[in-house]
This record gives sequence, structure tokens and C-alpha cells, in this order.
Amino acid sequence: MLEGIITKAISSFYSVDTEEGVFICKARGLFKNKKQSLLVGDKVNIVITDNVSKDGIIEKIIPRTNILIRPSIANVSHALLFFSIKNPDPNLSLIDRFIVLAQEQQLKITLCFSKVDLDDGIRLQKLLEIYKKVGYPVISISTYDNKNLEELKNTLKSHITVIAGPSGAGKSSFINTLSQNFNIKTNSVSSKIGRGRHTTRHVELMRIGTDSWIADTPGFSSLSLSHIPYTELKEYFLEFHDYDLNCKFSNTCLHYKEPDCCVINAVKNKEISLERYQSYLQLLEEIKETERRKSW
Ligand SMILES: Nc1nc2c(ncn2[C@@H]2O[C@H](COP(=O)(O)OP(=O)(O)OP(=O)(O)O)[C@@H](O)[C@H]2O)c(=O)[nH]1
Ligand SMILES: [Mg+2]
Ligand SMILES: [Zn+2]
Repeated sequence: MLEGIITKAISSFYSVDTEEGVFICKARGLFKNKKQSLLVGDKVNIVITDNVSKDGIIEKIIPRTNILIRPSIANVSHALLFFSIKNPDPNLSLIDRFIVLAQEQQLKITLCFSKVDLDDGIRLQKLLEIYKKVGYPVISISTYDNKNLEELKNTLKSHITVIAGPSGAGKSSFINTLSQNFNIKTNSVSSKIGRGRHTTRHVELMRIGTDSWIADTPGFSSLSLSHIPYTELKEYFLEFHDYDLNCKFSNTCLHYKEPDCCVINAVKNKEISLERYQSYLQLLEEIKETERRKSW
């Protein structure tokens, strides 16, 4: 049997990329009976039914390392969080939501700020200040000026990367720079509403090296984190960990209004960014509110 990876799913036909090329496969009845669905990113074994027209049948799924829900994709190891510094403006709350979700899935995280050709000398610096402090790799690029594209490309090696960010940030434009064969549709940002037009609409894995893949995704404008218990949210704000052991009630402190909270002190001393802390509070209240409504 031949091993491959599902790169695309259109109705019940799956494109499976293997050492011997791409095969269009149907799933064995088995999967349907077990109600086990196949996902883009699944590593599978196939049997070739026609080597000329490149048809096959998927026989087996190799156990997954993880599953992302939105976009629906398996075996992702790297999240490339992609935000433009302008046009559209970055939404810090959305950045922090993506970080929490990627962190929860234990993905490697790279943060990218795009369209730095539009920088006014202040915006980028402010963003770098906030996010470099957290400890994630941050790369600022411009596909218009070819700035830092190589550096960003290097982060993709040996990973299945999912690129996520708002519509219009330039995700597809960046992916198109990775290979001359790529020609994903891109679209201008609407000048009327200052937002993208949701040009990318389906999920597909694209091969960018022998063992490297990237999935373009449709843009997001909001993300709910309500499945995360509010008491756990603080775990996903990495920079809190340098301080939270010293909180008076270190085990239970939510760094909210508790006395002698070292996280709150670190915010006051500007060791933790106020913007990140405000995001945390906003998310905490949002999750609490949803939990309260559910319990009614
Ligand atoms: N100024 C500037 N504009 C860029 C850059 N990269 C892309 N753009 C423009 O941004 C617009 C949106 O680009 P897309 O690549 O379609 O954005 P996307 O993130 O894929 O959007 P969706 O598919 O809707 O989620 C296009 O008009 C691009 O030409 C850049 O480096 N600088
Ligand atoms: Mg796109
Ligand atoms: Zn605290």
C-alpha cells in the first residue's frame, strides 16, 4: 500500500499526494459505516485502482496527532498567525484569541505582521514591543517589497502549517510567493468597509517542500474561546508564568482583582503589556458570561 496525505476534499473525492504523485481517491465503505470522517491533513494508506488515470481507494487512516476544528484539518504542527499592520488594521483581541487556540493545541506559533511597506514608523514598533515581550517569534514582512520573506519561509520547514488571520491581511499573497506554481486568487481590501472580501473559501494543503505543507484558510473576523474553562485561560498567557507563582493565592489567583497579585503588579510596572492584560480580562469576562448563561 502507498502512503500519502489528503490535500483536498471535494464532495466524496480526496486528493492524496504520495511519492508516486497525486491520486484522486474515494474512501472505502468502511469509513462511512463507522461514521469516521476523513480530513484534509490526514495521513492515509491507499490502494491504486488505476495508475494511468491516477485513481485509488483510501484503506486506512494513520492515527492523527491532532484535529483543528476551524478550519477542519488534521495533523497540524505549526500556526502562522498572520496580521497586516494596516489595511485592515490589526485587531489585538483577535491575535490573542488565535494565540490561545494555537497554544491549547500545543502548536508551534509564529506571528507575522504583513504589509510593513505601509508602516508609519510607529505601528510596527508598537506591535513588536507587545508581542516580542511575550516570547513568540515575530517576523514582519512585505510581499510588495520582498521583505523578510525568506526568514518567514524558513519557519515552515518540516511542518504542516496553518496560516490564520483576518480577511485581506495578505495570507494568499504570501503563499503565492512560496512557489511559482501557486496562483491562489487574491483580492483588494474593500476601501468602503476597510475589510477583506473573504477571497479564500476552502481548505487545501499545498506542498512547499519534501515534508512541508501549508494550508491557506479563509479569513476570520471573530473567534469564540468559550470551550476553555475560565480558570484555565491564564495558562495560555505565557508571560504571566514569570510572575504568577508569587501571587498571594498563587494556585487560584485569576489575576483579576485579587490582593497582592504579582501579574497585576507586573502590568503596573510595564513588565507585562497592558494590551495583553486587557485582552486577558476581556476574554475572561466573555468566557465567564457564557458559562453563566449555560448554567441557567
Ligand atoms: N501594501 C501591501 N498590500 C499587500 C501586501 N500583500 C498583499 N497585499 C494586498 O492585500 C490584499 C489582500 O490580499 P489577499 O492575499 O487576498 O488576502 P487574504 O488574507 O488571503 O484574504 P482572504 O482570502 O479574504 O482571507 C490584496 O489586494 C493584496 O494585493 C503587502 O505586502 N503590502
Ligand atoms: Mg486568501
Ligand atoms: Zn495573580
